[in-house]
Amino acid sequence: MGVLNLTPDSFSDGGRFVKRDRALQHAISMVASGADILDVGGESTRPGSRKISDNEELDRVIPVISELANNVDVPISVDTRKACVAEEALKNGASIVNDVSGLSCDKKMADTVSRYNSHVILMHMRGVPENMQLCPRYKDVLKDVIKGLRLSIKAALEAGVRRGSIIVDPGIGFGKTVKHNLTLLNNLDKIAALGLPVCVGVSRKAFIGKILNKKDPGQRIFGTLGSCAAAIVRGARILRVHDVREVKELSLVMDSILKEKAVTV
Ligand code: HH2
Repeated sequence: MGVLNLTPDSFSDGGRFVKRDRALQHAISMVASGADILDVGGESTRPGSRKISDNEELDRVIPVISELANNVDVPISVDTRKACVAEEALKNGASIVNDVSGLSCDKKMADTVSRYNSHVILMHMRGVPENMQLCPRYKDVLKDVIKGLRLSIKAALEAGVRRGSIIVDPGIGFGKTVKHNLTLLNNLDKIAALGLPVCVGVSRKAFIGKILNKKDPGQRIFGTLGSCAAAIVRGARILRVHDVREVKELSLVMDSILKEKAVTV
């Protein structure tokens, strides 16, 4: 899943794709590099970021989504916590809603996903972007994340979303310390045991910078590749990334290896 941030302030690519023609060009080049899904977002959710207005988010994402829908063959996902943005995006060609709040931010979101028969990514987040990294604490991060995801799944099913349309995501970096992130990544198989496809967003994130002592997100590509490899081994099915070509090659090789079973043990 290739990330298209139409934001001035995203942590790794803020401002690069605010101009519509550059955004479209970048989206098309991600598809050419092997992206199977495009995730279009108009609001940064980096730690400390503030919510923007409905109109601002609509103005940023809807024209690009409708243009992309006419120009690319891959499914388009809208990265939003707002039901009104999800609804307009679904009307204009998106078919997946990526809600980093796991349906908890906007009461109308579950119903919107259900009415449009959309796929949905339910991500786990502790707190809100404004405060989520201030002091994240869990008794048992894996258990708590699974419990949170179960609640989101229940809300989706109760609103009429089909189980087959649901994808779950542990929310790497969303109210989590470096150790929390590493524990979740090394135990993704327990999240996959929920029986739903797992999406993971590790791309260029701060935990990689902390391990490698790299402040510039653009310098975290090898770290991203290592994290994606670990996530694949532990059962991730969708990798949300900025560096599509690199991650595509990594995952094609990993898939080729992992599908070979030994005849004898
Ligand atoms: N991470 C970000 C945004 N959306 N969605 C899912 N499902 N999983 C993630 O891990 C995830 C996400 C944050 O990354 P990015 O979009 O690059 O930055 P920003 O929020 O600053 O725009």
